Amino acid sequence: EEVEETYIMVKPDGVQRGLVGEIISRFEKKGFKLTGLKLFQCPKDLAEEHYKDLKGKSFFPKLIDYITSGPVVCMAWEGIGVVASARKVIGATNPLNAEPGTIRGDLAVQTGRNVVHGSDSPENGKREIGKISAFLFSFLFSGIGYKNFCL
Ligand code: DAT
Ligand code: MG
Repeated sequence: EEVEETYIMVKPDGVQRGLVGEIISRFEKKGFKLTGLKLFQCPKDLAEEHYKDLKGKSFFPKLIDYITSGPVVCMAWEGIGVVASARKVIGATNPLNAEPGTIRGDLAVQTGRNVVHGSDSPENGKREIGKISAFLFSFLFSGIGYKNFCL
């Protein structure tokens, strides 16, 4: 049982529907530790990097359009076994297959509007948090442009 970090992101539909508090609450109540949080409009290149394993899938262009369509809430959560456990809290990719009691099982119906992302491995958790952190950090020193991306 290792302390891990996972990248959790409330997708644009979750933000627009006012589900941010509900989603954060489920991870807090489970007992995980919130170690980073940012409301953020994801640019296309970062979205493509985030979902690079799915490049080539028929739904990839729609997925990128969706994830860049409005602000997302990016979070890092820490805890023992948090990567796999967060995936259980989130539920199956297709909300119609997600068990009641999971976020997607309770709050979503469409795969293309499944309200939340969670890393699928500790390695991807590190990679995803690293990419978003590097992107945000780069804007801190650029002097311009930060407000165009970061709400
Ligand atoms: P997950 O988000 O459960 O990790 P994934 O990594 O396989 O699922 O896919 C990332 C996202 O891409 C998923 O949340 C929604 C979208 N997606 C996956 N499979 C899809 C499909 N068959 N049709 C449409 N969108 C899909
Ligand atoms: Mg995934």
